[in-house]
Amino acid sequence: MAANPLIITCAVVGAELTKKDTPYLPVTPDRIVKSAQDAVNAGASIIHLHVRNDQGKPTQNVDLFRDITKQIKENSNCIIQYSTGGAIGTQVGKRCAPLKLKPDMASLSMGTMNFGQDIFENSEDTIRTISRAIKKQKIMPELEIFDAGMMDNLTRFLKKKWFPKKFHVNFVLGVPGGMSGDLENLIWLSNRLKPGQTWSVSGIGKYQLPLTTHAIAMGGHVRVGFEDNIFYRKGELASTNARFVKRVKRIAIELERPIATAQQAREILGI
Ligand code: KMH
Ligand code: ZN
Repeated sequence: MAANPLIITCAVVGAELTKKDTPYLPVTPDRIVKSAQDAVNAGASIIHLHVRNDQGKPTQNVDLFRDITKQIKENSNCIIQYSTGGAIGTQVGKRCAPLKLKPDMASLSMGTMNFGQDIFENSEDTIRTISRAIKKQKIMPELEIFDAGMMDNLTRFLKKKWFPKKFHVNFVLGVPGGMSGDLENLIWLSNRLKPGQTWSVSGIGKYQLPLTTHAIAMGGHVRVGFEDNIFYRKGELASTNARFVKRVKRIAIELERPIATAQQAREILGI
């Protein structure tokens, strides 16, 4: 089988967790930078980036996105993917604000959903607004699919030409309120993509290890990191993001998937 290098994304902090959930969460700008750099050194080629202020609160502050990106990139050519999801309840204007910095990639969720006790709002208007900003800045989107109907939204919006020609798809499975992380869901979703379409999976919580393992075997790509999962194994908090990346790397090597360098990841995605 021809080598199909594995793109590892690390979502180092997210917007919803706090130090109460895990003391290991990197919540200040300095800690986020260090954790991202360590993940890249361990084999991640994409950093899915949310930023926090000095108090550790999620923010879409453009200056912080600029500073943190610059620092993460000091020693590598890794791909930085800005979150346009922000934190639950962030208004759409703020969600789009950092896009003016023209990051390599940006996430874009494909529908509204229950998100635990909350509602993650992505009305058609919201998606349209964010997709316009992404297109205007010539950014590659990562289309986030949390549920079955979001696949149909993707197809519908694609027909309306809301996205650039090239996009990446990420299946986020296991959020309470979205599709579970059962393997059959990943198989069903990935089978609905056009041949050659790149995709990855984010398994939430206990789903992270089995889904990433299966995605590697299936020829897809993977996302790990505290945003999706704080436990290294049942009952044991992970001490760093890099530990998740290193585990994926070991599994990938056993399954004969070389790890994509940042440059290879750019070529595979067409960035
Ligand atoms: N904070 C979550 C509700 C994204 O980054 O695009 C949504 C999220 C998605 O994190
Ligand atoms: Zn995110």
